[in-house]
Amino acid sequence: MKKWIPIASGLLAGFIAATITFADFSAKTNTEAASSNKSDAEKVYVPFGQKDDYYLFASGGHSGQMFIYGVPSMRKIRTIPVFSQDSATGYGFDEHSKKLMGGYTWGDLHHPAFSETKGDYDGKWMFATDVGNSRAAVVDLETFTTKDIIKVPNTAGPHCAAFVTENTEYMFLPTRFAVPVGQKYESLDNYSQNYRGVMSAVTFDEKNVKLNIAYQVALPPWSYDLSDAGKKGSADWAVMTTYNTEEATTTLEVNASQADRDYIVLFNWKELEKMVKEGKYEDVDGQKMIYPEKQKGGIYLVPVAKSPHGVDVTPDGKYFIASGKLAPAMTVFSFEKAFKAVENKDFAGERNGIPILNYKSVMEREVNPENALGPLHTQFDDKGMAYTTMFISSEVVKWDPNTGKTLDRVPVQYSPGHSVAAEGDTVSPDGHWLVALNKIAKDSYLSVGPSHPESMQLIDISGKMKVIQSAPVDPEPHYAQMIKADKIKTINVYPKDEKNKDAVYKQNDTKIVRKGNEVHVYGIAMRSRFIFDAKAKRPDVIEVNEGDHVFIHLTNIDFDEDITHGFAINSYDLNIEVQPGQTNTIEFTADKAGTFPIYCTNFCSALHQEMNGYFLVKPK
Ligand code: CUK
Repeated sequence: MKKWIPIASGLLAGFIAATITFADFSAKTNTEAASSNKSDAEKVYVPFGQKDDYYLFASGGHSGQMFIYGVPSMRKIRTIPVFSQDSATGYGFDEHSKKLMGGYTWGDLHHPAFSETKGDYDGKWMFATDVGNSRAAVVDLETFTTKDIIKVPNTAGPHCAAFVTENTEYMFLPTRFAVPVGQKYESLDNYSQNYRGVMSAVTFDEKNVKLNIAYQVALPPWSYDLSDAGKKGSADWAVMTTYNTEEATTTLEVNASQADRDYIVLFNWKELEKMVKEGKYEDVDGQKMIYPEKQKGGIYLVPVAKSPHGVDVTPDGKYFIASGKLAPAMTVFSFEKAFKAVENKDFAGERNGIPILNYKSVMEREVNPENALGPLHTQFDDKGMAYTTMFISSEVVKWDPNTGKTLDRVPVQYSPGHSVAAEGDTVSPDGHWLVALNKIAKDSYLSVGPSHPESMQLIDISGKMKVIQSAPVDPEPHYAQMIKADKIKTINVYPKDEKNKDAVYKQNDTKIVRKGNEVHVYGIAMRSRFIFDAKAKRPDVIEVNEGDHVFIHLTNIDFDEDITHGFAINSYDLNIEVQPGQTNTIEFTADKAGTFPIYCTNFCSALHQEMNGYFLVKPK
């Protein structure tokens, strides 16, 4: 016994010392460290026990998911399944998420957008759209789970969305592919007359956590690429780039690049809202459709160098900057000049009934950094300076939108699509960090065969730009947003929901109820067992007849952070998850007779391997 004392006190002393050191480290945030004289390694090193300063939410592209990273460490923290099934979390297997997915198995998530209050990320919700199957989704940032998904009709491939207005009044979903309204069959010979690029205005009912389509706009049959909402003085407006205004229907790589100019669509969403209130729309399959050739006003075209890709509004709301993927220029347009041109009807003709503003009247300056090729997307820092990714010359160029002067440039490996700056889409970006989202990583990491991951390179932008860290990422982050970590307030456990008839919180309330050939199991998962019917001879066994329709309602009664349980039935292709305090339901037909082990898939305790049961299906 004597021998124990010094060891224990030694441990205690060590613990206290560790705590003190820890507190000492925390005094200076990693972001503050970025501007100091630390080495690159020290700037990105977030010691164990400390946390990153920013969350980075990267779109998962055709994985249909969202990837969460910490900045500056670039550690991957989480995958949030949104549009695709994910057995790691049971997403797309349990009834709630299955219903959300609407029968689809995958999605293509390009552009995530945080909810905003007064033009600043408020840390409550994350929106996203699915180019693959034309859907929109909202993710709850208290739980990092998808809460609602809607199918968007009349549109095919809402790409440049989501982008939200200053107070999340709307999320606009322009579309990449033109289709006939209603997506009915129509010969491509009638493309110009009968195809449309429908933009949707989606609202979010925060109280009921529901997405709704407020109205749609039947724009000309072009491709709508990137977009951004106005800020401050331009907050009632939004912009989006177009390509294929040639209206080509085949061999687009040649035919959609004929004209020297395409357009930016500039629209006033307050005016469109007013039109809808005044009934100036047509009812199309239950949607309120505005036809710009019939309802004049609110929508204008601004000519821009051919086939632009990105368009971004400066934090002060004064300018919108378009980048031409086939032209080396970034073009700065002035909102104020555009408003004046609208007021004076300073038009240079029209397309499909939409007035074209005079290029010279709206353009502020054209910017051509020397030898910079393939400008795509622009982000901003705390001083309002612009950072544009150059896809072809593989670099990020820093420049001043007020003068057009090139300030700095840094090579990235390779071919960046977007980049993302800390709070870079808000009215008050943070500076400090920029992450380049590179499409080609070939020699960056250990080889994994002919195809490689993408890369995300962290760039310190507090002084001269410098790449200081790189992280591989699964395909494919198109866009990302970076939010100050303390803005996000997650919950630790799901609170008890006494109104939920499927939830069971006491062992003795567990039961298996049969109604005809329907079997309802009200069970619980806890360390380290399942209880489906506490009064049964074997409480951890479910026995049904072949052909029965089975509902398993499972509640995790471990109200303890991070104690998640899984529920899988061997060879039944079923797996769900119940997070602490959560109730989930899985519904299926017992169409295979036999003996099938049940087990917990999410490691939960030292006796996790014992957390088993049986699913017995009596043959007919
Ligand atoms: S897009 Cu992929 S790099 Cu969908 Cu924003 Cu430009």
